[in-house]
Amino acid sequence: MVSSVDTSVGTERKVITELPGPRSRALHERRHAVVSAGLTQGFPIYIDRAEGAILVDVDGNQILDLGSGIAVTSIGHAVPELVDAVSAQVAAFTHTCFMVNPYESYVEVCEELAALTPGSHAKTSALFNSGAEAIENAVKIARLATGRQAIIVFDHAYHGRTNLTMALTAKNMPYKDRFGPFAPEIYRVPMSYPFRDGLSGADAAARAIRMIETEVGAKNVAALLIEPIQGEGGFVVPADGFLPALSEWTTTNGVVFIADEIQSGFCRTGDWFAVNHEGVIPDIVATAKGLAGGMPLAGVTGRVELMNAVHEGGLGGTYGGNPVACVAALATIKTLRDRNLVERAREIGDILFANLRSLAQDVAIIGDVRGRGAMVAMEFVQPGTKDPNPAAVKAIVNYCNQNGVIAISCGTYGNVVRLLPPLVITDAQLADGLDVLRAAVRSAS
Ligand code: PLZ
Repeated sequence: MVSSVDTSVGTERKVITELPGPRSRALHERRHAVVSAGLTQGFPIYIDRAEGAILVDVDGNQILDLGSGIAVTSIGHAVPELVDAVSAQVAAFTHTCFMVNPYESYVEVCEELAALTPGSHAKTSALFNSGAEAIENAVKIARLATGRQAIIVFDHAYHGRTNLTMALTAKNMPYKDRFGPFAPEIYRVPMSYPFRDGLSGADAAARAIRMIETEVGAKNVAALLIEPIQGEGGFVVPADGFLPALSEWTTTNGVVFIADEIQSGFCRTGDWFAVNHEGVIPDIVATAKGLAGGMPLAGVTGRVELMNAVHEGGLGGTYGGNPVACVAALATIKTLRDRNLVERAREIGDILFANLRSLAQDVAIIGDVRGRGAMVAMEFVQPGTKDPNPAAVKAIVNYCNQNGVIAISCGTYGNVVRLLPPLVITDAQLADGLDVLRAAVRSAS
C-alpha cells in the first residue's frame, strides 16, 4: 500500500505547533493510565522518526537533537549503514543466545573492543545489554580475580540503577531514595572537581588515596571504579594528573582500575575513550551507549588474566551480545571510522567551547564551562557565588524544548546543562542550536 504521509526528514529545526503539540499531548494522556509514574518525563515530545541530528515528532515538528538520547546515537539517527546491517540481521536470525549457539558478529565486536580500548596487552570481552549490567559484571570479575571485596567509587558518580549499581551511584534523589538496602563493601571517596575544590590533580588524588588507605586498606580493595569524565553527576572533568595518579596507585597495590566509559566512550570526547587524553590504561573498560547506535549492547573488556579468571559459565545472560545489537555495533564502529567522527567531535568541541565561553563572559549565572570534545556542559550558579542554580537550568532546558531543541540537564545539584550532539551534526545545525541556547540562557539570567 502506498502511503500518502510524508516520511522524509528535513535537515532544519522547524516548529509548526506549540510544543508539545496536540498529538504528543494526547499520547501523554494515554501514557498516564498505563506507564509507571516512576519514569520521569520532563518535556513530552513524542517522536515518530529521525535522521541525522533531527527528530520528527508526532505533530510533524522537526526537533534539533543536542542530547543523542544521552550519548547513544553518536553516529546520528537512521544512519543507512546501521539500518541496512540491522535489517539484514533481523531477516537472517534475531536470537540464538550466544551461550547456546554462537555467531561471528559477537566475536567480531570483541575483536574490535580489544583493538580499540587502550593498551596493547591481551584482552578479552563479554557482552551485555545495558551499562548497569556491564558495571555489575566488571565488579564481579574484579572481585573474583583479586579475591578481595571492597570497591572504591567517587562523589558524583553514576553507574546505574540496579541494586549493585545504585550502591555505586552517589546521588540519592531520584536514583536511590527508599530503594535500599544497598550492596555492601562500597566505599566512596572525593572526586577531583576543579570548579569546586580548586585542587590540582595530584592533590585531589592524594586526598582520595589517603582516605582509601586509612579507611579501607589497600589490600582489601578489589577495584577502583571511575568515570574518566562524569556523566549524570555533572560532566565533571577531573584536574590533569588525577586519573594517572589513581591508575598508578592501583597498579602498585594490585587493585583493578575499572574505567566506566559508558557515557564518555566511542569518540564522544574527541578520542576513542576519555582516558586516552591522559594516556591512562585501565585494567577493565565498561562500554555501552555510543557503542551500538541505539541498539542495546554493553561490553566489559579487560586484561585476559582478569577476564579469564572467571570459571566457565560464570558470566552470561539470555540476550547479552544479541546478534542484532552486535551488527549494529559493527556498523557503528565502521561509521565512526569512515566518517572520522573522532575528529568531528573535536571540531564540535571547539565550536561549543568558543561560543559558550564567550556567553559566560556576559552572563553572571554561568559558573563554569567544561567538558571535552562533543561532551560539553555549563554549570549554573547564583550570580557572584558558586551556589548551585537549578532553577536556571530548569528554565533553560524548558525554553530549549519549547523551541524545538533537546538539551538535557545533569549534576548532583541539578544545576548543569549538558550538550551531547550527534557527531554528524552540521555546522549550520550547531549554530542554530547555539542561538536557541544563548537565548534560553539570557532569558533565564
Ligand atoms: N555508567 C557513566 O552514564 C547511564 C542514565 C539515564 P544503563 N546514564 C544514563 C537514567 O536516568 O537512567 C550510565 C552512565 C554511566 C553507567 C550507566 C548505566 O547505563 O545502560 O542506563 O544501564
